[in-house]
Amino acid sequence: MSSNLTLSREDIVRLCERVEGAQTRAYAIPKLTDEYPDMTIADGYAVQSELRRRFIAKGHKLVGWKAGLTSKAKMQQMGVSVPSIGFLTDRMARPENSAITTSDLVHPRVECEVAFVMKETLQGPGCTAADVLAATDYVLPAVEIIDSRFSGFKFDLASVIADNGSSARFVGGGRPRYVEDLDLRTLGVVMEKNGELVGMAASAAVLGHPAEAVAMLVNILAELGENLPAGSFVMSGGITEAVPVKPGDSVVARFQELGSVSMRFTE
Ligand code: 0L1
Ligand code: MG
Repeated sequence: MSSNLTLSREDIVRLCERVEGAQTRAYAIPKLTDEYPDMTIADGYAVQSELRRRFIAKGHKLVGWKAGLTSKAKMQQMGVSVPSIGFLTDRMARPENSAITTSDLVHPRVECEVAFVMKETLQGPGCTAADVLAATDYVLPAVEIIDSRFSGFKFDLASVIADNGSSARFVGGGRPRYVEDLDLRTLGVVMEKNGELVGMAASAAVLGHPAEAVAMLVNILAELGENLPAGSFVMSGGITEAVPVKPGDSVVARFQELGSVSMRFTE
């Protein structure tokens, strides 16, 4: 992927500082391609890798990865044509049933996802959904709170990737299950906000099968010179559309076979 880099090391560091400021102080910035229209996906990942390096240097722990933009509906909604990945740290994790503050977020939205916990390390390229299922310890239901830092949700794939795939917070919960006991393609998911139905879909929305999304993630990691270590927590991508949340909202995601995940939002 590095062969498609157009940004200099100085530009990568400058853009990383811009994204880091927006993420840590919760303000919106223009999409990065306004200034660098030729930015490539490889440039986006170079900025994201620098962001990861900085967070880890500050003591954040890498706990896993997320696949993003993995459903056709989501790609259309966002005007992009390929999925993306982003990293997850311990600072982004929130307990089930907790109050999640929004004053440290720009414009948070929630989506239901199947999360995988890995028992074996996976290395691409060539990783398949079958490899993922064999390397999975268990799956559990999760909600991702995404928070694009770009003004008015105006962005493109390179900018979203640099912004770590809009990663902000995540909540895992429900009932952990072994993959051999489930048909992960056909799980129904319902999302309620303040007691009203706001989303309904089946897990096949994610590239036909959530394990396909994790295989895609492992193969992108290989292009970045990384693997997916045993013990990783992996979000496989939004099954339902992303729904905006504000202080006072409560959200329940109900997954067939996997139980539910709840949270509320405060100032
Ligand atoms: O998790 C994802 O699908 C990434 C979404 C990136 C774009 C957005 O902020 O909606
Ligand atoms: Mg997501």
